[in-house]
Amino acid sequence: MKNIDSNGHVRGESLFIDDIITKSNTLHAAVLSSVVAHANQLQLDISGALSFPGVEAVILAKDIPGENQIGGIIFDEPLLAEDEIHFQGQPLAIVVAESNFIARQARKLIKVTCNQLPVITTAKQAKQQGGFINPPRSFGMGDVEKAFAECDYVFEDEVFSNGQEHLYLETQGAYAERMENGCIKLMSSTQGPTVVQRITARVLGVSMNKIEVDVTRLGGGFGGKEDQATPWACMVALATHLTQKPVKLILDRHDDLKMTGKRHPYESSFKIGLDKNLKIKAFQAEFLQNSGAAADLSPAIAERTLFHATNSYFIPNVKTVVHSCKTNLPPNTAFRGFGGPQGKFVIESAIVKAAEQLNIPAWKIQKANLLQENDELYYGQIAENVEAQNCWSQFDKTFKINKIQKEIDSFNDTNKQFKKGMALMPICFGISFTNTPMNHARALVHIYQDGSVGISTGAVEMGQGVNTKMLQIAAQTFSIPEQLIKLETTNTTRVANTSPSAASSTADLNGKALLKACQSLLERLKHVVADEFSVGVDLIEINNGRVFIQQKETDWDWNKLVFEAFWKRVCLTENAHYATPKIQFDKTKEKGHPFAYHVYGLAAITTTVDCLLGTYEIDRVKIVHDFGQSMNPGVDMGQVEGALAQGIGWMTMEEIAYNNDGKLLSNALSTYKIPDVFSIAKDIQIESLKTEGNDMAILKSKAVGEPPLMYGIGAYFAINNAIKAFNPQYQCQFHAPMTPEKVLMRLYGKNSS
Ligand code: LUZ
Ligand code: MOS
Repeated sequence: MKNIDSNGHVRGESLFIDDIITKSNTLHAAVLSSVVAHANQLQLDISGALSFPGVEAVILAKDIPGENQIGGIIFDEPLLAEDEIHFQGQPLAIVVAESNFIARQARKLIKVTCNQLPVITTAKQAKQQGGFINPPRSFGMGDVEKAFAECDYVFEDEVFSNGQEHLYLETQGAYAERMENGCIKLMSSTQGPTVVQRITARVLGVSMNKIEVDVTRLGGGFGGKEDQATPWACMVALATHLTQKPVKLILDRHDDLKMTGKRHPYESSFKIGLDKNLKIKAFQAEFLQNSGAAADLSPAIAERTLFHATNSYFIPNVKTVVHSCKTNLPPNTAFRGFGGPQGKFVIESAIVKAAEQLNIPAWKIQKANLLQENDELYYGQIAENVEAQNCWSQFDKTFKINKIQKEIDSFNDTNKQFKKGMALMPICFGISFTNTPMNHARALVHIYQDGSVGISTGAVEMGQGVNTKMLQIAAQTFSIPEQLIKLETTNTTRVANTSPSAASSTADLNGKALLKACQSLLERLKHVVADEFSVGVDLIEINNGRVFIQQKETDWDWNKLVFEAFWKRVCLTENAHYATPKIQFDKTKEKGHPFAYHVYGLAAITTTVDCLLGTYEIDRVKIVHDFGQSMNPGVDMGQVEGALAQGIGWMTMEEIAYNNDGKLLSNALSTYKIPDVFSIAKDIQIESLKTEGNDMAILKSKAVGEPPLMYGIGAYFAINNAIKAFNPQYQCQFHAPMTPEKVLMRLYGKNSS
């Protein structure tokens, strides 16, 4: 089925926050944020702004009626600064005015004084000074010390991966309206309507039932709106509460870039030990996560880094530790992959380091260590339905790894200025929120008396096509035309206590709940037919909108059936709940079965480097991906292509830069380069793994949102290999992104990163 949003998007008819038709008395908010990264004794003089014509209010921390606290996991983040400032871009005051222009003019009139304090911007600095968000986490299996002593080869190195800007096309924003009895209705561009509801209620000091959050769709989220859509919604709710008028706030791109957190930069180190047969016997890693100034989701992201630290390999002796380091940067947050990519980049670096030292292609080590059925993952989960080897063999059969390598070698033998490189990147990504209690969802289905259907779930559409999948599930279960079905907005009053649309799990969790709701309704409708025709329920079927008894068509169609059911006072509404079975994790032992299943895949990326300029092109990407039995190949291919581009961008060109004062230097699209149509691989071939699929996933179609991002890691090592082809002296540097500047240094330089 075609994505149900395609037509609306192409015609510009789809509604985003900025398209909401606001009431005529709507006020507009602008946020004053800090220009220093660390200070105390904050004083704000708002008199100039307050007397500016058209300004309705200037809101400070002291005006908050409830708690000035938006922290989700740890209560360490004020909505508005009180005495202390912890990062540049931290919100200090909200100016509310008749127009956006007036609000922005007036915010310049606020006088800020404070006492500046020393600034920390890197994880290492923070660790040296003992600045942590929470205590470290450590996972382990076997005995690494003993295993390293017995290894034939042991290698160590350091790895850096940089942050990444989400760059959702629709910037952060929200709109609030006052309803009667002190209630507030919020429209928010959020992945987590319930997070917004809960935190807004806390800030206003009201109960959650007074706050209704409604989400039509997002112009992209990528994790950036899992937790960090919340403050803007709190601010408009607060302003509405205080002024009694509707309030709208949409960040401009510049404010959004400097005020919101990004993917976490990681400074890591590894030690890897192998035997003569290239079996990895031991692996040890320390991850320093640059968490920024507050916890946000950092502890959960750190946890996922540990879960994915061995990627798709079986390693019998593993020890990992992660420190969430507190720095004076905007709190870093969820980003597609959620710490997994950072973990995988380190193990892949370790393998490349070993391959370089042993003078063999890295893929020989990758291949020799792939997970097999019933292997124990180092956090205790026994790997079931493992597809790592299947992906590899199907890939080799279709694309021929040796042939790709030979083409590259013969090109390199005959070219001087241009060199090609190839790298393989296997992936294994765990599906479920690692925080087990979050793995549940609900769906509410109404069949109206005219036969049309309305569906509400907790799923947020952010371009990933989840609404299309929900519609397919209902249409398929009822066996009725899709035109009869409407996807309602995501709304906390219709579906409550939702987990954010995140962790690649949205279609699985909400889809399973929806399937249950539709099945119950169908059962009820069949009973109506059974009573009317005096036949057994088992003999009844609805097919293509028509009612069949014992495969014989009756003169009842869907509309007649629904109307008869309504007339007989049968309930045509169902609410169903789904909670992932079997999953658990014991944090006291750091062992368990946290994931419903894993998604596997293998990519080969080839690149050509211009060895005069240091520039490169991604030539080809070939992928065998484990979609399970895809519900919607068009939507799922789109997810793989988008994730791949985002992963390649992270690894090769997107370079977040802060100066030592904690100022974001890459604060515009002139200084922060993301993949565009010219930098996408010229040729992308994606083949679906031949597989049965998995019952823990919706209709055996596996989760697809995040896993393919990690194929992008292959781009780093493909370029790395091209550099080696030009400069045999070059010793691998594991310091991403691989920008053209770095490529040039590595082509000619001694070992600078
Ligand atoms: N969000 C979250 C996520 O809260 N928990 C997770 O495990 C997760 N994983 C991936 C992406 N977002
Ligand atoms: Mo996410 S990184 O919000 O799935």
